Amino acid sequence: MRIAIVVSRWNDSYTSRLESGAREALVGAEVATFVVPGAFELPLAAKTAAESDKFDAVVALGVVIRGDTPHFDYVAGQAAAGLMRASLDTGVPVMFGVITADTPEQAEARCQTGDDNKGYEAALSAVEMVLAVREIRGESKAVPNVA
Ligand code: INI
Repeated sequence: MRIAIVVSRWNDSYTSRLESGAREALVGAEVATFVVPGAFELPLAAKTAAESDKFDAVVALGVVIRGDTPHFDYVAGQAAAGLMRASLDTGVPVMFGVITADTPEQAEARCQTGDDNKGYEAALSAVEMVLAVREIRGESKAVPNVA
């Protein structure tokens, strides 16, 4: 399986640990990481990776922490909407591994090593989605679990 990770540099003390978590979940896969400035830039990077025909799925990783202005809402909202659009427009699974936190403590809790790491979770979801899409398209032999 070929997976692209797109990760934002903004809040990189957190996002670097999301990337580590994602890579831990993707041992055995071909993984390439692409760094962008902030979460707002994740959708274009994800769409470009998805369109390249080089990857089966994209894992987008970022951390947006609420501040005193409405900036958070624009960045987080556009990141979410843009990543969904990148996925639906290309037919390639794009995971939303973007932490949207009210406080640094909330972000910290979601970047810890282990199963609760949101990068790890997003990467596992990417693998699940690649398999699900292959099954739905009839590209894998798995029998659909439909009554
Ligand atoms: N980008 C983030 O990834 N997280 C943030 O918390 C954040 N805040 O707080 O501003 C942030 N801003 C930068 C933004 O994503 C863009 O890189 C910037 O606006 C340039 O387009």
